[in-house]
Amino acid sequence: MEELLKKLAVELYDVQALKFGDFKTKIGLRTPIYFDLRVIISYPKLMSALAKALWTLADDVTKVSQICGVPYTALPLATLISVDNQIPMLMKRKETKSYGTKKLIEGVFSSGDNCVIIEDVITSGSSILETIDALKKEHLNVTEAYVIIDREQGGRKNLENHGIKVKSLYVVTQLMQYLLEAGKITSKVVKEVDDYLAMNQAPTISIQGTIPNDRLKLPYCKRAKLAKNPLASKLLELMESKQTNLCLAADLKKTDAILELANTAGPHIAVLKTHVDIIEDFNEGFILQLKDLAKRHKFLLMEDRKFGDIGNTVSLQYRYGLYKIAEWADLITVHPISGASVIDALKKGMKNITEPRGIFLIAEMSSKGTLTTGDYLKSAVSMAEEASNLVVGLVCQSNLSAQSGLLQLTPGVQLSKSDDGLDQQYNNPETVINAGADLAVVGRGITEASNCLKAALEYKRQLWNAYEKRINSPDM
Ligand code: 5BU
Repeated sequence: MEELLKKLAVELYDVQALKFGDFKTKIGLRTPIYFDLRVIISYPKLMSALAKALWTLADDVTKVSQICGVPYTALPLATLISVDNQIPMLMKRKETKSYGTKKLIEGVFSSGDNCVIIEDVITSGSSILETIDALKKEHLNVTEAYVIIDREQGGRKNLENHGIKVKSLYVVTQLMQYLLEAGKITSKVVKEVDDYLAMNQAPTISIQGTIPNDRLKLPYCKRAKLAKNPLASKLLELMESKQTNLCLAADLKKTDAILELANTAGPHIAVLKTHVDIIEDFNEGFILQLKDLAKRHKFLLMEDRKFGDIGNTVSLQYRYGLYKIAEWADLITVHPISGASVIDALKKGMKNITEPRGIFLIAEMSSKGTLTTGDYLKSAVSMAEEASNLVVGLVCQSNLSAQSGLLQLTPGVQLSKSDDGLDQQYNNPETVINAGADLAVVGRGITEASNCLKAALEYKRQLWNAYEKRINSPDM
């Protein structure tokens, strides 16, 4: 079998189903490996050999009564296995038909039938889980998935957590060894891919129902362990220990006023958010004092810069100029408008900065008539979820991500007003926490109060209570 796998690995490489170099993923992030097994339909001998090899992964074929390929690449493979072995096949539709029978699964089956899944490549396991979900809704019994390549990015574990055993012809590290031995790739490429895989593990997929990992239900202290970005863990930990999920927007024009506010409210907030470009007397000494207060009162500094240009400009704006944001801001806000490469650009801007840094991607804005809707919003969420080693969370108004390691930050919070006359829209603390916020931004609700400390304490109390209610209520 090993000889056959070595031979097939080389054939896959030769037909360019396996590529090594510098590629972009669907949403534009860089990757040194790219697998495109769709090409195998053009090489019937290879496709047939892969289908036969896949079927050797089955322990007891007499127990398999149905075969289902994950659309689309695995469909022809499942068809070959079905025909070769005379075992019926099922197909999952990509979308439910909007007419006629509205079935998601095509084929003839009985509830309780044992069905195995066929897939070409597994990364996070989410496509397989989607297929299994549809099969389970029809009361089919699914416990195994046969896969050509496991990219070793956490998919196997995700499926095991859902009771699915994964058997693969190759794991990516073994596949690369075969290609190295065959002289197809160099050890430098192997190292690059190894590093990439170590840095890009897929997030854990929560189990609906038991929800051991649901963002809205888990306490911050548990989520701190699930976050990929060290700063996200630190933030969640300090929120838990200070019992605060308040982010204070210190939108004041004078440095003294900001420092005074930071000193007064500091012990009660998790993050102090600035817009340094509105400060009239900005200077380096101010930043040193602010950093000092942040350390003393244990809060993080966020510069709400809303970077939104092409990568090169953003990396310069982040690192240089008057404000040198990269040198002091733990967190920054970024518009995903220019595409995922902005994250790589910011990474470049962080070169030689030794302290951890994090990005909040702005998925959805709080102002009336905002254009952050539909596909834009969805792409922003995928971008954050795919780059969660650098992205700490999303700025948004609704529950967008189930990932417990990401934080949702929601601005537009006031107790006494519903707008500010310039289309800012306000909600109260409980509403935003129930809508999915982990951190709520309060600006003028505190800065314009007659007693800032009293106001900060009141927002802190209401936000924390809403959070405790959320994690403890069984029905949310
Ligand atoms: P306010 O005074 O509580 O309205 O201040 C809200 C802050 O949050 C302010 O600094 C805004 O720049 C920031 N903000 C927002 O209000 N809405 C958004 O969608 C985003 C940021 Br993104």
